[in-house]
Amino acid sequence: MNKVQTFLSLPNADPAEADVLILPVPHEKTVTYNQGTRNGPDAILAASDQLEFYEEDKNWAPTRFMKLAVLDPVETDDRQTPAGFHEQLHGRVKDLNNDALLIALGGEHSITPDMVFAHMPEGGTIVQIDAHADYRESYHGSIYNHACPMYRIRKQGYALIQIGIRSLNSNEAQALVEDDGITTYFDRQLQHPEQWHALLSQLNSLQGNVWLTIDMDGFDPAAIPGVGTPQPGGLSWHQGLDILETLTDNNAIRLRGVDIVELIPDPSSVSDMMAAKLVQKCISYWGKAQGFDQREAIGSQAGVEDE
Ligand SMILES: [Mn+2]
Repeated sequence: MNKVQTFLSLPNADPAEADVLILPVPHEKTVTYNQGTRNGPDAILAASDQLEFYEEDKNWAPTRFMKLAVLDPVETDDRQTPAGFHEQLHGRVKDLNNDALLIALGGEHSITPDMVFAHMPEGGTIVQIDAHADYRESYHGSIYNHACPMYRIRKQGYALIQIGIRSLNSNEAQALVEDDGITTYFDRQLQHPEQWHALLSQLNSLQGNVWLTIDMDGFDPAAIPGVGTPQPGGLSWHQGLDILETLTDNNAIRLRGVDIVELIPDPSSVSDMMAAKLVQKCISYWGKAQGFDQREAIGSQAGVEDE
């Protein structure tokens, strides 16, 4: 049996009653450079033990009011075909409470499409923070490669907003330009304030269902060295938070899920901590915007001493 995993070392709520579901998906089959994304979920949850309950940006302790549940991981069975694994992932996510905010912890980026299809089947917009376009039709002979997830998603009709892109091939570059359903904000363009504001303005005007997929290599590797396929440049921590806050403050959208993928734990723990704190910010920003602070203090922290 797996050991019980927790976020902030808090007891897990009944998943049926949880406001936030945290799903570890330690799946790593197709990464081609640095290895270790399979250890991402454990490292993020371990780092979360070091976080305070209090979240300073929104001036509250979200888990006083909100219930969290870390679910059993979606394990990879080596006897499964790639399609078999992704079907299993789809099945697990489909059965989850659809009203809860789902935060999935990868694992490699190939896990995103089936989670989106299962948790947000009505369609919507995918906001992708990433160094790579991930828009190959297939790679190394597989549509399930971590170079392909955004192609799979777009083919199912979801709109796509890409942020921080700085590595792609010429076929991808052409496909992105030709498709009206995709907006790509290249990393270097975002150095210009008017492009940065155009991005935030687009996020601010979104409506309907939204899924945020955060490939940790979208950030500057100087801030987060622990990624599988690092690229120079990238978003700062604060830019990442501005993107998150713009989405959670937009009350015309319904944020359905977030995934945080491609983390490779690093010996300094800086990368692990950054990913863990990003999970905390998602919970805090989303929860505050949803008004959970107006609710009775019956969250995961109830009965837990805050030292
Ligand atoms: Mn990616």
